[in-house]
Amino acid sequence: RQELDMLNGILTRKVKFADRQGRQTQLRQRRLVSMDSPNLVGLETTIIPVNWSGRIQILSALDGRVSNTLVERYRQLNNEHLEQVGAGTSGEELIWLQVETVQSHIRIAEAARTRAFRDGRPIHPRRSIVRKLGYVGQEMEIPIKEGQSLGIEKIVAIYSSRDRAISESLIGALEEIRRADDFAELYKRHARSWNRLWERCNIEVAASHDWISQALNLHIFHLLQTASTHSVDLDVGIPPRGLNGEAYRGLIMWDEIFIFPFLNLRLPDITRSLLLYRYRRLHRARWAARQAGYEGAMFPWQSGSDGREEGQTWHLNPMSGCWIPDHTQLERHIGLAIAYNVWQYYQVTGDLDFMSSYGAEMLVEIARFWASKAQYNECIDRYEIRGIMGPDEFHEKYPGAEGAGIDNNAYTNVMVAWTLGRALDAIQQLPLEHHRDLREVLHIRDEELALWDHISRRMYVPFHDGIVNQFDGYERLEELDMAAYGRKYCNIHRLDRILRAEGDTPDRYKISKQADVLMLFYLFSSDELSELFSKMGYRMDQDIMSRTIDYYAERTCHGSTLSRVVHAWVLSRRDRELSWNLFLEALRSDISDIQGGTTHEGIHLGAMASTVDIVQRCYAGIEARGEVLWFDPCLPLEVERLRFDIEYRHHQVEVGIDRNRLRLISLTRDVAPIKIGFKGKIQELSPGSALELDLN
Ligand code: IFM
Repeated sequence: RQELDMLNGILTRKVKFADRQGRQTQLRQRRLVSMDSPNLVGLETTIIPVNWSGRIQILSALDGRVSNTLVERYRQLNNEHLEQVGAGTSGEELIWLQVETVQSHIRIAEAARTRAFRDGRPIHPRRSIVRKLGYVGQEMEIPIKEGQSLGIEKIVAIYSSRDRAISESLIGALEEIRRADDFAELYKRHARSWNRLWERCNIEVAASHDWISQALNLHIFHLLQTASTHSVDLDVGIPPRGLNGEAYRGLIMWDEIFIFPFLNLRLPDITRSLLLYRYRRLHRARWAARQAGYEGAMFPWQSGSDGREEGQTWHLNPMSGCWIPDHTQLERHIGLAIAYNVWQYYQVTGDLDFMSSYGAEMLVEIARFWASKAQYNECIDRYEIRGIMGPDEFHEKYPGAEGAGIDNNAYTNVMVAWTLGRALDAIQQLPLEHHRDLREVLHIRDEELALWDHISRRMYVPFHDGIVNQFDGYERLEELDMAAYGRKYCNIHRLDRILRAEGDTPDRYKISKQADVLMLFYLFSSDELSELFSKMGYRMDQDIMSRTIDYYAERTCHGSTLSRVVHAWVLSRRDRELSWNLFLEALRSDISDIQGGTTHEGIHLGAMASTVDIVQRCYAGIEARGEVLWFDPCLPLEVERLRFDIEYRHHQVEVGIDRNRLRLISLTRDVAPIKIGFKGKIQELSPGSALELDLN
């Protein structure tokens, strides 16, 4: 039996086993990765011989030979990344191992302290050392009587040469382990840190099923394990599969657009630090743009250490066993996601320092890239963007075309228009000296700003039959009888793999792997979207929105877990039953491994974070725009009440929503009042006061 105690952040494993002679043994093991001391982990094992007496052999080791083999299709790739630097012992209790990554030469040191106890009292068995290359262990044999308990406590300190405030990783690990408390004390402080985190991140949902709260908590738990307050000071991005999975090899992608909104409103320090991770790689994105013949910064679709493009160029179709070209590097919209994240962080926090020092520069360079990528088409007097891919990965190119890429992906084009507008806003809003510096350092000319403004007003957006067209030419693709495929194959989430294994290609059909046009309705409120379209000279009303949503909802097979959350969000106010069912499916993404095997390769952090965000921002109708925090609650029929705390512009606001009322309480702090918008009216909320708003 395995129990995960999310409140206190501890995993307990209980095993009862018997050998061929009928000797029964109980084992209980508790493990933690300290949320209090970021370099410590602990493992406490208790063994009880139920009906026998004898000797128990214990081996406590540090194993640097562990390789990444959880993803079957990666197994043939090089999996040897570590070389031993040294291994040894120190005193009776300590062993240590130091390794170095073979390519990047990062040193990683682990020092383990193992202690033994009989019936809770310390014992000192003789230890012998086991050494292999990349491995060191201590072996001990302990006599034990029936019913006695044998306790083994292993605490490990881990440092790398990237850690700060250390002399060297091994010295750091050895010093830390010598100071480390015992498991009980470590656990006490670790649990306290988790409890404090939960106070900030909790979400109370009175819903029709109890498991919903539990699943949401599990998602928050995973999120906080990947990006915690301990990562604020580190140079790390947020990988789509968290830290416990190997799919995408830990590379950073656009999934953060689904993850940041929850963090913005709870732990904005973390978002800031994740944005700085991008900022530090801006020079590389600038170089990528230059190499490709553009200006500004072109962020990579998949990247790691130094921010170079590391996206795969070949993809294995497990259904056919064939490797096929992978063009997803053309998903240039990743830069737009970064711009969106910069702006949202700024809206929620009002952090002008961040905007002045980093945010505006990123917005400017991303805007520049797109301004140089956009081509003016005289015939239609509009700007076009050609040869890229949108978020929907089923459409990499036109059917039969030689080259990859599609033209005028509506999502990309609209996001470009929006980003150019925000880059202009950011420059305008900077304090005078920062404004001057930025313009000087980045050589921003008036004509350039005028061009951005023009593009943001004259960007081309394709439509067909009165709905937004996913890209130019999408309307000419063939319809696919998805129901027939559903009957033939029990799972059609990855229709691309099915079609290719049949010798066909998804490029030919009006089908989508994941939300593409609908991302627009997910990222922007209908008011903001209508304004954006009208600025570009297009109409976007409720009728067009509804028809666009229905059209793509019918043709999307949710081959990415990111898709259901978007659909659940955009349908939440128009088809509540379908929206709720999609939300429940998204909640089960990893708990039930709904894609049939992908959870084993790592959890889906984007889907996890955005299910929580649906409850928080979508059901509460929260939008941080300009100086106002808007609310427009709309609870699903299955949810009676919601309660959670958010951080907004230095206020901690307790949000309570039921069928009739929205109640906001701002805790006492020495900060200026904030503006709350509700049903078109704006009111002030001062620290230490409350607002009660009638939803009827
Ligand atoms: O970033 C996503 C992409 O949108 C769809 N395929 C999976 C990636 C990682 O989650």
